[in-house]
Amino acid sequence: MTTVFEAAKYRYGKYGIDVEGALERLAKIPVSVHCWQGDDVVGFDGADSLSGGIQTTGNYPGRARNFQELKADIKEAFSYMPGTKRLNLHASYAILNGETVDRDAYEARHFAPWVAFAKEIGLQGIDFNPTLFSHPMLKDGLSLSSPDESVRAFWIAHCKACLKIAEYFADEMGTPCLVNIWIPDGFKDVPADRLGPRLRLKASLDEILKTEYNREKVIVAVESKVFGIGVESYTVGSNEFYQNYAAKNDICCLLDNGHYHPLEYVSDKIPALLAFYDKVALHVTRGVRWDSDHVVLFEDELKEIAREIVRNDATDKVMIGLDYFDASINRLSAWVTGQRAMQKALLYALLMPDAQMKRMQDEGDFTALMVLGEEVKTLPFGEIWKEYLHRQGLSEQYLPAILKYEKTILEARK
Ligand code: RNT
Ligand code: ZN
Repeated sequence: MTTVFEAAKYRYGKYGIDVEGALERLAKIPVSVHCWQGDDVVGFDGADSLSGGIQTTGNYPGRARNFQELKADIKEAFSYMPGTKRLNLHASYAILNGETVDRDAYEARHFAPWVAFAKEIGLQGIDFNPTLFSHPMLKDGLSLSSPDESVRAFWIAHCKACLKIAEYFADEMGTPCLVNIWIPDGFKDVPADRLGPRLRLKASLDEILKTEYNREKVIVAVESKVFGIGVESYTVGSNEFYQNYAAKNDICCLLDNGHYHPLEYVSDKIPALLAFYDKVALHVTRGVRWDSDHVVLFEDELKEIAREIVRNDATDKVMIGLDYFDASINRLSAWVTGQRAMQKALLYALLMPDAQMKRMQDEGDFTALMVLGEEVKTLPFGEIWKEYLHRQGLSEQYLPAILKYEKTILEARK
């Protein structure tokens, strides 16, 4: 008897597509899952509200309020996520246990419980983000670019501390740790000086990179942005600024697909950067009209991003991280839906007749290219996806289990 999966595989085979190979490759592509979907980006180090031009909306019950709760939610949500997973942490999730220590003095030991947890649930590694928002030292909305030297010094010290912590993560987990620097710095209205803040940011980054750290183990990235809420007119860390900074200082760019003008596509930026960089980092998100950080869905631009990673043989060069935070629906379900959408897009990309399509392009056969491109869109992708989940010990349905968790665990958090 031929199973539905085998029939689907046969149809892909007609196009020369190796389904078994795709399934094996997919299981190995790491996706770094952000911790901050679990608690609306609040963190544990005392910030009472989110600042820096980013916002979570919604008040679905059951937000994780502490390490124990967040750990429990991660454990539950991650158990429905297929593939190789990493944990993406923010520095504001330090476990301080009542100790009075500020972000400029965080140490590896403040994150040791996270390492133990990551090992316990079998994660491939940990990635890290200094937290330069939701903190009183953000003066007039500025951090590394502030005209106030003490403000800059505080945040430089924070980033330096983060590089050390990242090295600890890499040592403990046995895989490199990506440290992504994003700052909210900018101005609401037309600035009188656009260059000054950027020169200060450049000097601050230079200072941070003077830290001794192992470049094999710690990969530093800078994340640009076009604008944020309250800083609509000008962003210090713009795309041009960081791309040049990264190129000249041999660090890496992180592309967040919510951080560009709506008609600019990260799928097109990935191959542009791959021509120059060994590594490209991503924050995969879904912006609805602005950088709204909606849950990632299996949509056209996500597919195109995945295709650029896969067809350029860059699954070990592009570091995929997720970045969305929706507080209006069950947070665990949001987490799983977004992570699965990323995995789906990668599988979809792995099941494309890329070699044939590239050849058609090079031979100028754009008629055949268009026809083939349309044909493969209706191949029985769902059956392959289902088989992938099955081999991962998962099923398509995860919502009933999560709703049970909601009833027993989340609803008790009052
Ligand atoms: C903000 C950036 C940044 C944050 C996270 C929480 O616009 O995308 O990456 O979302 O660091
Ligand atoms: Zn981001």
